Amino acid sequence: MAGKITLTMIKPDAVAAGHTGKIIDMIIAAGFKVQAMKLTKLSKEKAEEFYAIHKERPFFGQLVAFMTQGPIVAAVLEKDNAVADFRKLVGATNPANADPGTIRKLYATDIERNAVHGSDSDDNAQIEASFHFSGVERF
Ligand code: FUP
Repeated sequence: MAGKITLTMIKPDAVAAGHTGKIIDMIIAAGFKVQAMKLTKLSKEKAEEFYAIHKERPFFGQLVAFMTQGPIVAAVLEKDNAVADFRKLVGATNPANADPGTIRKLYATDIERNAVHGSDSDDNAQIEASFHFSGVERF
């Protein structure tokens, strides 16, 4: 399984703007298989847990407020080299620096409201997949 999955969240900005379908299309066209997917909403506690690694950063409070402002779409995606390939598809954290054709270049607003999350390592992909989905929700 290692190297085969990544966890994405289509963030509240992109869901609210109606970009969910177009983003999922891009993900599937890029060769990812959807193992699990749901529309959900993070509580303040769950968002703080998900982003715990950033809790000392100055943007933490704002990031949690943004991530809890509306529904998100969480998904487990499968592909060889999933983490790196997905981060390539997503583009740079700040959409101003994202390559043309990436999800963030097309759909992100700024460094905080940046449309999608993608795991940053194979270990975190496993942790984040388990954070959002139980075993019976994955296929
Ligand atoms: P990424 O892996 O590209 O999602 O980026 P990071 O792990 O560096 O950051 C996680 C999230 O923190 C970003 F998606 C958005 C948020 N963030 C800010 O809001 N402000 C910043 O200056 C940096 C990151």
